[in-house]
Amino acid sequence: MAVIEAEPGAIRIDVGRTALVIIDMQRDFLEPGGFGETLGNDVSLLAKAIGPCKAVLSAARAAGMLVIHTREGHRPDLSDAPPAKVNRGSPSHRIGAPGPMGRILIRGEPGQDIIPELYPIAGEVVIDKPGKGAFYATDLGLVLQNKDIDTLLVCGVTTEVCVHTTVREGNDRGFRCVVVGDACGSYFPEFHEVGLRMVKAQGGIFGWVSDSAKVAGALA
Ligand code: C5J
Repeated sequence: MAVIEAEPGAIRIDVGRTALVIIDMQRDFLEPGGFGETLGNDVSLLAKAIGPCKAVLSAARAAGMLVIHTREGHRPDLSDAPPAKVNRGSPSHRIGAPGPMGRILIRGEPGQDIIPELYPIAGEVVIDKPGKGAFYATDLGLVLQNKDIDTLLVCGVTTEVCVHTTVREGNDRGFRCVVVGDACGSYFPEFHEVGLRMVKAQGGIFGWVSDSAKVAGALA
């Protein structure tokens, strides 16, 4: 057992029933020269989350915790990509278009893969997801059920999109979700701040918010 200092209050976790879920720390979202930057985003805002993610990943690995990585992306033939998603934005920046690190958000392309700093090791679960939430159209729920998981430590990018959607999905499925705030990032700092506030508001309507030092300290 471990106790994580968090808001709106401390949470006691059973390490054996807790999973670290790292959302979409992909090269195309984070690296200079990637798809995210070609859209005009300041990727350094996301890069700030790498160190804190590394800290919780190291702590989770040392504690023997289940580690799950997700990647947003689609099949090369786009058969799992809804036209409403594909046809958004300018044609040169659409899913499947040629990007600076391969076809944009296509599985198997270099840009769709996880950044080297957080690369999965043997035994860690990698979930390829077609949507923003990690539960939608994936086997994440099945993996968590088979491992008897009741609590998720969630970090990654972006705070208000894929992290938030996953936390909302997890909360509705009965998982206790602890967002590691400084290990999340957004291209929009105000969305990051408000996204974290939304999780812990109203007595923790979607879950808890902590930070990497508190999580790593609790797992030590
Ligand atoms: C994620 C996005 N991972 N912002 N995707 O948040 O489109």
